[in-house]
Amino acid sequence: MTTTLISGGTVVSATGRVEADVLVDGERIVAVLQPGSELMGTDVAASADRVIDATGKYVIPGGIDAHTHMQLPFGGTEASDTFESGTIAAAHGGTTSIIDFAVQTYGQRIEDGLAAWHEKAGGNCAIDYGFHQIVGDVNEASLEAMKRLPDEGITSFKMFMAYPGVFYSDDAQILKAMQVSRDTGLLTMMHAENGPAIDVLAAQLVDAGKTDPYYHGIARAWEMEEEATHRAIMLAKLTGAPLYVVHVSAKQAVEQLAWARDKGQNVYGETCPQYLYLSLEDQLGAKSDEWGAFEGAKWVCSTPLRSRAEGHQDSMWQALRTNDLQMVSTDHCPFCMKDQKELGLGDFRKIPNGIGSIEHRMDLMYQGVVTGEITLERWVELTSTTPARMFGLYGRKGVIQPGADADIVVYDPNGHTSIGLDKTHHMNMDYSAWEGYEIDGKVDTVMSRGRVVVENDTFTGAAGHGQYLKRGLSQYLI
Ligand code: DUC
Ligand code: ZN
Ligand code: ZN
Repeated sequence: MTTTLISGGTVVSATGRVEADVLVDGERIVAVLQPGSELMGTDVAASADRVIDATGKYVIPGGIDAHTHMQLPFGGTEASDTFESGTIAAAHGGTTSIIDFAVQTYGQRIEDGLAAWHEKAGGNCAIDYGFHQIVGDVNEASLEAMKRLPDEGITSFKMFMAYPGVFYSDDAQILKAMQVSRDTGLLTMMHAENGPAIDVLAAQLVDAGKTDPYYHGIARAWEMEEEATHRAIMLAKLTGAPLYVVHVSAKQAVEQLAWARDKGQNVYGETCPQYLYLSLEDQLGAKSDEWGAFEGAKWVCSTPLRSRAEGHQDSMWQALRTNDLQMVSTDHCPFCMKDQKELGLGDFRKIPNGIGSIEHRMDLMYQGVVTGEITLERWVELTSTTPARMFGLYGRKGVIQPGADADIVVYDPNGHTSIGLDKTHHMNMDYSAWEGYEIDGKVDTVMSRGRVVVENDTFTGAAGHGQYLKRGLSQYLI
């Protein structure tokens, strides 16, 4: 087995930082050597097969992006990143595990939807991967199949209060699924937007000639997110199901989560970089020679971007500090402008929803450290340690300690990252939603289960290196 010593760096965890060397043997971390340790300065370094000099750099557990959609069929097309391209892009950005959403479509058996996802991902991932299960058709058979998901290493499922006719579940279906969640410990993940009401508002806007991408965000008003979040919380309270609300963007939705948490309910939420940095006003102002006002389609996602004047972005940062929100995922769901987003020219409802960010999450969140929004430790907690705990991977992932997988990122705080299509972009997209962003910090070296997969901005891993992660039940519930 190959041994590697990552020497001279500052090891950062969710709870602190320490000057230490990290010794890796094969796929695992075997020692964290702090000053005073009897192994320090002995022949450990000399005998390691490889030494990675991390002097002046941070050594952190690899990022875990717990919300991705590789190859998701959606809006008459399919998300443009394959498991191969998406996980290579993730590795470049310091993410070493993803949890993608296996899909059960309407009329399909859960088992078949899951098998199709294994087929897509198996042998193609550059980093380790797990699945949540989207339950798109709640019926007696799927409720039974859900009970068997933990045997498959799937301990969370997602339902949609949005997208009638596609993924939508009504309250009766949600209630029944949440009863399974209560009985099994499966974590209920919720897309909390009132889809039927949104669809009426969207149709009225289009009928009035308001067809530009900007109106996507007008139709999906924050009231629709607040209402659905509250309803999900009440259904979870009634059933006793643990609840995790995905892609939270409205400050009023956060208030609902905080209210429920203050009452002791097992309720959690994530936000995404787009809801921290981007706004509805940015989208309204986006115009280009090529696309005109349709340029705004680049940022059509659901939940939508929110108004900066209304303070949603500030509220997301605050909630990340106060732990009213616990994690940052990307909801990585990329589409190209050509042939994909342009399906919605003349009708914003037909624009495939989604933004690609998997490559930039760690950098964008580190920028929050630079600007003083979050601490260095909170950066690690939000992007790695809590995702591991929330989704039953902690111990193996999300921490630098003996016995854990050697998923390690050496991050250079003195480096610089320019984001853009021709710069740090390996996602299969013909544009970047983050074009022009400048980051004070840089991914230096990325290790996945002991193998260096990125160094000197070059991918040195292999598609197929990534293994399927059988997850345990959430380790975060109260
Ligand atoms: N939101 C998106 O933006 N894309 C995919 C599905 C979703 O809920
Ligand atoms: Zn969603
Ligand atoms: Zn999603």
